[in-house]
Amino acid sequence: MNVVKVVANSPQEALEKVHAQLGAQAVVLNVRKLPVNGIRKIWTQPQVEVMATAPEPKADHQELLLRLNDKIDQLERDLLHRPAVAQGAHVIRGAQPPLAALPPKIAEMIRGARVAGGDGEGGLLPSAKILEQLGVLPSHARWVSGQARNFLGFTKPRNLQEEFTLIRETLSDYWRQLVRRHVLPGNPLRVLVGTPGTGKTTALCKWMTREVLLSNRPVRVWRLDGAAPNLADFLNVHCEVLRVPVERLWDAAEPIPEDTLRFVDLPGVPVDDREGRRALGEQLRALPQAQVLLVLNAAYDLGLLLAHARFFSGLPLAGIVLTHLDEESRWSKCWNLVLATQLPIIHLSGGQHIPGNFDEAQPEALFDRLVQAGRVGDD
Ligand SMILES: Nc1nc2c(ncn2[C@@H]2O[C@H](COP(=O)(O)OP(=O)(O)OP(=O)(O)O)[C@@H](O)[C@H]2O)c(=O)[nH]1
Ligand SMILES: [Mg+2]
Repeated sequence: MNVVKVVANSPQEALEKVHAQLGAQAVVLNVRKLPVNGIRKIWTQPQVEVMATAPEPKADHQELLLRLNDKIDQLERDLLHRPAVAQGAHVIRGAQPPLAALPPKIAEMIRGARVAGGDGEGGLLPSAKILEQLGVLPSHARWVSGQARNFLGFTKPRNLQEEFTLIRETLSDYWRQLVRRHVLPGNPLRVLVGTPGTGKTTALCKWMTREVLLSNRPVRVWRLDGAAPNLADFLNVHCEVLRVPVERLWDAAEPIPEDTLRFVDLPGVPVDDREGRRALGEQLRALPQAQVLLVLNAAYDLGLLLAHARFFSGLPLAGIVLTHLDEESRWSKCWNLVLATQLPIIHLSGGQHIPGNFDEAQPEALFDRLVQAGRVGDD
């Protein structure tokens, strides 16, 4: 959804600007007065901020349902018979055995690291230096080098292959510590949050489809409005196809069986919308124990991703769902995100197609991807 934000001196002027940008059919999502601070209050009229979007093309609901019903067989086939690693897919399924051999590019870097005489006692391990060349931020490379030296009573690796294995174990162990740190008992509510358009609803649909078709699990969904309305009609269509009940309001009094997987879909909050973030925090507090997952578009630059993570860091985040991995191959980003936010990546999602690629993130597999890709200076 293309959301446009307009600031004007009056609602009338704001509406004119919205119509000029999006046409007369524009849908207004939110209107609020902008506060005027300090002494400027005396002579300044408060401005008005309007969020609006172009109208969604009207889908024929019945026709859409028929098409989706046709697709359900195909969904099942996709899920049950997909290969271990899809051709060209960037999403990783399951851990692979430790690196059998280092790729040629890495061997080249290793020679470089030796020439530079990397491994002074207490200095940066050469393999950590190579991680840095692969796009891992220098501070993270230094940290992992130090951690690896302390890992399981460090004995000096005999060669770089062994050293890489040690670094891989150190990072994977840290990742699992983060998972344990954020784990919630029982079967918590799953809530996906993030900025608009990062793929929250799509990820939820993929996750839910998997649970219903592969695990035969009972699922329920709440499509709730936030500070802005939740316009994800396609979520209802998917729920209808899968026969998953979808509610528009949260009813705290309603008892729900323990084995039911519960998802909450919320509209995105723009990164400069502090009021929206405050409202989201309040909304989360009103829900029972929830696993709040931050959905990030992996194709964004690392700086932007970290800014988004910072913006939402006041919320009780338990992990990250990375989307748009069909558009991104800089695997160092995953590690930089995990090490900077200290949140584990829980799921990896790639592509608009549902169920498409949606998998649990495995640190060993992500480390191997980073090393195998062997791209230099990505971030
Ligand atoms: N290429 C690609 N497109 C995606 C992916 N995930 C979602 N999209 C597309 O991105 C657009 C937004 O996806 P949504 O799932 O509606 O995003 P959202 O975060 O729920 O958006 P809001 O609820 O408006 O905040 C849609 O056109 C999706 O088809 C992905 O992994 N790769
Ligand atoms: Mg959505």
